[in-house]
Amino acid sequence: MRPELAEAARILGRARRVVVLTGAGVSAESGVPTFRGEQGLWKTYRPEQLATPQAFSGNPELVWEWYQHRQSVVSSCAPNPAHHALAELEGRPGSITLITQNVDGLHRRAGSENVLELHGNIFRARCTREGGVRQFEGKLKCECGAWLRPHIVWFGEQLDPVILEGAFSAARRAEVFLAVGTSSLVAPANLLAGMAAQAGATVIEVNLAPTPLTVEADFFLQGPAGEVLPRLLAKDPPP
Ligand code: BV8
Repeated sequence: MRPELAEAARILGRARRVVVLTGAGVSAESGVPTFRGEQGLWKTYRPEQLATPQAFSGNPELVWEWYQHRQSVVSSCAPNPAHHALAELEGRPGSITLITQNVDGLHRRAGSENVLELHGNIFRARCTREGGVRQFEGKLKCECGAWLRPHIVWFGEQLDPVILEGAFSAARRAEVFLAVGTSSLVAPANLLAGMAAQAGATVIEVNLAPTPLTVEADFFLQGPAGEVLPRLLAKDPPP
């Protein structure tokens, strides 16, 4: 095992308060397209056309078409070893808070229970008039007659304050902050690692390529999450 991976594994093994932040990169090996990569979603679609409240009020059918397309893509994907390694962490002593920017629901499908979905969930919808959240079942209108919208946080929209406060307080108490597969470009999710570092946490980043977080991280473990995480989080990391 590479020395920095072994050292990071040892620090993680000793930590009792671990916070993990995941981005689209943790689901890439499951076949879920990322946002900003070569095959990224934003390469084929323009986010301001599809992932904003203005886009939805201007053309709800188009936005729903895009999300239903993404639902079918995600439904055909399965959690990969990175998701499973993170789910297995929950069985260990100490507290693990899994914060995800992903809306694909793959952490829960892998067995993670303590998940904070910062940007919502692509399989849930909410009424634009009453606000009620429900599993999406194909209907685009609420019983009250108003449009349903994806229960997703779009650009320019506030995140759920309770979920966000949960993420902030976990980051402030973390002993180790593990950032996996995120470009660290989107706020306020990209503030969490700095908050943890400020509170004395060790910051470990797992990514294919450097990001704006890399210079701040104590460890940068370069490689695919599906290969690095099972080794980093192994129960008895090899010496
Ligand atoms: C808010 C829609 C208050 C859901 C998303 C100017 C400067 C700074 C900030 C702003 C600004 N103007 C506006 C803002 C705020 C804005 C923002 O941050 N914009 C950015 C783009 C500049 N944020 C917001 O609007 C948020 N709300 O702040 O409210 C406010 C309001 C207005 C103005 C100010 C404040 C709402 C943010 C949520 C937006 N919703 N998506 C959907 O359709 O899915 S964001 C979108 O990006 C996704 O949700 C995604 O989760 C998120 C982050 O992307 P990543 O997950 O990191 O994915 P990405 O593709 O970028 O990167 C993948 C990474 O994985 C790469 O690093 C790659 O190398 C790596 N990787 C790939 N494969 C692997 C891998 N790593 C490991 N293994 C692999 N196999």
